[in-house]
Amino acid sequence: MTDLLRPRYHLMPEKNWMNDPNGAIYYNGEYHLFYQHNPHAAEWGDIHWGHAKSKDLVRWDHLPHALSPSAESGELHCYSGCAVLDGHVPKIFYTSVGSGARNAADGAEQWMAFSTDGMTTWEKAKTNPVLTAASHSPLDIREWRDPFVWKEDGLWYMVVGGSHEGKGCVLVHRSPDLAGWTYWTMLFRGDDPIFECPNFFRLGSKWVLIASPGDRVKHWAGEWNEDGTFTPEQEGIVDFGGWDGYYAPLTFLCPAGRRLMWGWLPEASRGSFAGITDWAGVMSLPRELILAEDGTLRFAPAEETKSLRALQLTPAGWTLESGLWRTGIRGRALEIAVSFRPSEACGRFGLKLLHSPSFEEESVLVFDCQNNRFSLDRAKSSLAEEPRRSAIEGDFVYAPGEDLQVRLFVDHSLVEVFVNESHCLTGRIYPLRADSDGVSVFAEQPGRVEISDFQAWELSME
Ligand code: DQQ
Repeated sequence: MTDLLRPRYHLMPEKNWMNDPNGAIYYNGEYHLFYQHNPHAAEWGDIHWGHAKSKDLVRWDHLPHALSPSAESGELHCYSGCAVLDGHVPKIFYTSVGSGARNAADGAEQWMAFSTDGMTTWEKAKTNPVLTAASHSPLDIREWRDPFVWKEDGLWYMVVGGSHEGKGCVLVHRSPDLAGWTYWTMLFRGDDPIFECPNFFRLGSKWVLIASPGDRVKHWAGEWNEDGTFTPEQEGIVDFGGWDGYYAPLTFLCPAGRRLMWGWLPEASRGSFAGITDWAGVMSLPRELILAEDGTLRFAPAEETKSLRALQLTPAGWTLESGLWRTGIRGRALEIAVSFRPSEACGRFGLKLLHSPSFEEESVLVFDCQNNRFSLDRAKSSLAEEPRRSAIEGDFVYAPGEDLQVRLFVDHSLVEVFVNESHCLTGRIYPLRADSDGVSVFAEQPGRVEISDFQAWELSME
């Protein structure tokens, strides 16, 4: 079963539990990415930092754990964080969580670790903790965690997420040397109960905040004021997947100036399904973030993902006249790029993915341009009883007269979808049948929607 469902070209540890991406950094010509990992079980717990490196952002080599909890210091988990270069020395900033008074809700501390052997091993600073809650006293912040550090005009900044009076908040600290930190201000407070894994960065002419509010991840773009507070001018959803597909992303500035992002693709949709026992959690493909001229945030698969294209697949026929086009393309590790040209009153149309020959199993990506909605219908995604069947729904803005461009990635138990490079939806699905590998296109009003382009590739890390 695992073989039918384990993703092939997405980064994941060999075994056991993985969650948030951590500490992305470019060092000596290689990209390093860390992640929350439980080495002992396929469920959350005993959180270490897993470590992988890559020359091309898509093919990864696994390295020994970077961080393990220091039991002698009362540390139970090494929660999420970031990595920066201090001159030539890579440093990790992360949240250290223990038991009793050191619990995650009100006793977490921010710690630092560094490497002097080219990131093979990491040493925790003797001066830890770098920061305790006393730094922002008398503010009462709960769930204070997930430091994100960057340098701006010669000064270091750190944002940390949390909850203030029941509302998600992001605090900002400053440091001249990464050693001594001073609390500056509350950068932002929103309406959600918590903000985990905040990322704050300049993109084009704006500042962008991304935070994980215990639900679908949000982004805001706006101005960073002189007093350190952030004034958002617009808000959106990073990916409609939420717990069903996408959470806790981490962004990273590439040497060439691109802002890339990885997210954790959780298994919450798996429910009590017992067909997979030895792994849980997948890393998304890298996405590039761009601030468009109209001020909206755009998301595209990083250019490097094209190097996964092992074989271009030729579809059979090419007609939607009957309302269903069986493309003849089959596979569980695919990229598909399709452009639709809908006309007025086009009804619902889209793609059936990972479907069995007679559609006993199917995951249906549905577009409804009249209502600016799209969804991943999972009602028949799996013959198994346990996985979640609820549709994952999102909205987008369809401009009449324009093509709707869809690029999507299928990898065994996941689908990552990009619509017009502006709206993303990632979903987890668990098709059981070995022949659930079909790709078809459907339209409720076949005469009113045309397929102006269709391309597909088999993807492989080899
Ligand atoms: N996961 C980490 C926390 C973070 C949460 C713990 C988000 O640091 O807030 O594994 O998924």
